[in-house]
Amino acid sequence: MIQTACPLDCFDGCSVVCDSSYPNKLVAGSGVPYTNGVLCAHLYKHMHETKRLTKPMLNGKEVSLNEALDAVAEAIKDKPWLLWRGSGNLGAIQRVTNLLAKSANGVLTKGTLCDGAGDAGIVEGRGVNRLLPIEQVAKSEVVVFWGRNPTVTNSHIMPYVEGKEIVVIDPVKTKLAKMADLHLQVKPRSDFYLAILLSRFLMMEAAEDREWLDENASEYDEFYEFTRSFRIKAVLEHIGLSLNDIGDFLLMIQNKKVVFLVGAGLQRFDIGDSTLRAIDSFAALLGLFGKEGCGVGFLSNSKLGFDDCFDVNVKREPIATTPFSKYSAVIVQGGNPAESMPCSNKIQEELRQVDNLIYFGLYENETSKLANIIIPAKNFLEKDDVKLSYGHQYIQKMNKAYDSDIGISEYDFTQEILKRLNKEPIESLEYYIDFWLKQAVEVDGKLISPAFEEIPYANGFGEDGGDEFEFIDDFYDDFEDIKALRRFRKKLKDKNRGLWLLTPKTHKSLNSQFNKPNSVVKISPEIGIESGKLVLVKSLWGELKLEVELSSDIRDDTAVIYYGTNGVNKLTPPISSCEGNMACYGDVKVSIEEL
Ligand SMILES: Nc1nc2c(c(=O)[nH]1)N[C@H]1C(S)=C(S)[C@@H](COP(=O)(O)OP(=O)(O)OC[C@H]3O[C@@H](n4cnc5c(=O)[nH]c(N)nc54)[C@H](O)[C@@H]3O)O[C@H]1N2
Ligand SMILES: Nc1nc2c(c(=O)[nH]1)N[C@H]1C(S)=C(S)[C@@H](COP(=O)(O)OP(=O)(O)OC[C@H]3O[C@@H](n4cnc5c(=O)[nH]c(N)nc54)[C@H](O)[C@@H]3O)O[C@H]1N2
Ligand code: SF4
Ligand SMILES: [Mo]
Repeated sequence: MIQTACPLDCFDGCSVVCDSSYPNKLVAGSGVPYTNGVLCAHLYKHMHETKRLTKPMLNGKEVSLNEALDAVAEAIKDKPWLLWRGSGNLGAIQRVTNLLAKSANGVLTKGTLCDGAGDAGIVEGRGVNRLLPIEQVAKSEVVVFWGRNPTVTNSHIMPYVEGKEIVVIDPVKTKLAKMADLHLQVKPRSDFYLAILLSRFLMMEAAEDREWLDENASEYDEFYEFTRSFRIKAVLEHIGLSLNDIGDFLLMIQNKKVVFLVGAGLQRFDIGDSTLRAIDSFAALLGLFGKEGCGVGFLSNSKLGFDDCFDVNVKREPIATTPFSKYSAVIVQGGNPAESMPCSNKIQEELRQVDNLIYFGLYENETSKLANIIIPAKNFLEKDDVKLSYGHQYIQKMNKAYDSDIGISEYDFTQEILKRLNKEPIESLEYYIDFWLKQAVEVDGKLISPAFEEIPYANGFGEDGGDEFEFIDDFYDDFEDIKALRRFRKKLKDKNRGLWLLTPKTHKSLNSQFNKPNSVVKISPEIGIESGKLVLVKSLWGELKLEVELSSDIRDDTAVIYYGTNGVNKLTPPISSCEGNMACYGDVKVSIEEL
């Protein structure tokens, strides 16, 4: 039996066991307690149902792996080239290709398509983005899922919240929202204002945790003044909730052990950092940090506390707006920018202009179809790696289960290209595996992150503890003032009203992989378009033909197209967040025209 871990981009970071005599048989391992004997369907789709790229290709012709690697070396030799890495496999050794960029004048990206804005906001307030351990979630009395949809994206946490009071804050009445004790169906992109209003009311009632604040976050009076700079009536209108909603929520969480589990959903905006920092500021008033059964959990920084042997100092392009056409050669590794990046019409146009687009991945996808060099990758059972997780503290060795003739690992790819460029080889694979593993801490026979704190921030904030929490103290939002947007809204046929576009995750797909969701746009019956009608969904950036599905779970100022739906990112904007170099999929309004 070979011990490994699921490589996919997911909170749960499951432990996996593979029987080497039956390479197709995967079962849940015991390396991570939360895996609880269950693996999800994505892993089976990853391994069995999605057709794999098996042949290296050069300009549409099948070639040997050596010939394809020669072509890659030739393409990046003496010319500016870019390495764009996605999150198809989260193994630590995936980033070994940074060393190729360093040695061979490559350019990398900075920022993320995923969680960078929220992470930046957390760091502004707390100094570091620590994990909220699932053990603390299990000890809480009230769990608030704030812009996070765990039944779809984080299913292994569900047993730990059973029997607790559940609050969901989400513009969509999700499956969990229907079962929750309270659902705040907030307007999209307004959680910053909600957190500010909650903070103001809490302090008006003098219900803040003074004892904790005096010790750990003493500037709360200044924060109160900041919350008073927003007008209550205008904010209530902006967030689309009533005073009763606010009162009910405050009543449920006061003097209780509360955790806020915040998702990526509410920070896909240019103001995403401010949103997370305002939520943290509200949590600080409640004294939720550093106490048992309390805290705020987001996608934690899995590399916190580690030295990083792949952190290289090279030029970087902001990932959300990567200017591919500036480069004559681009290597895309473990991703699908043609479909996963915002403003995908423009991205595809850019990718078409690249002389040598090299796709290094497992499956055929929208990006591989544009590439002229295809390098098939090895899958996670065919290579050694180390898995760090953004959802729990365990560090897992991913052991190779069997040999295969297909593809090449990221480590071997790096060495082979360096050799062809007459550059020094890098250290051995064992060296890098050991580099990560030896920094982990062994507890009860399992390896955990060196940054793990059973009760995070119990010793204060900042990298070494001892610092105070820093409340948010300024905010700027010009979304409604953007001239182009105003012009667009004037043109809308839809009663001059743009609908917020949400593109949440679905159980069918994992990001742009696996089964594509049906080509539908979900809207409220209030909009007045019949179910089943074909419509053109239009934004400033592009348009998409879809079928209407009516749902009373959606607000009447919102349209939902699940991420993974073909072409959804034609509609999303090519902008980076104010902080964190993050793609802003949510900063967009759409009109819906019947065809
Ligand atoms: N099945 C499945 N699981 C996945 C993934 C997948 O594609 N499929 N992807 C993985 C990855 S890469 C990530 S980053 C995580 C993301 O995990 P989540 O953050 O849980 O996923 P999302 O669907 O992006 O967003 C969660 C919720 O935020 C809501 N939301 C959107 N805008 C707002 C807003 O302005 N305010 C509030 N309060 N809520 C808002 C959406 O309606 C949605 O229900 O999931 C991981 N797990
Ligand atoms: N509209 C909208 N767009 C979004 C989002 C959204 O919510 N809405 N979510 C964003 C988020 S949170 C994320 S994380 C991104 C994800 O976007 P990307 O990082 O582009 O990831 P995927 O689309 O999942 O593509 C993963 C690819 O990795 C390849 N792969 C898998 N395993 C390996 C391996 O071991 N080695 C190599 N070399 N390749 C491998 C597979 O071929 C697969 O096609 O999408 C973002 N895009
Ligand atoms: S729940 Fe997540 S980590 Fe677990 S098997 Fe599924 S995709 Fe992998
Ligand atoms: Mo993500």
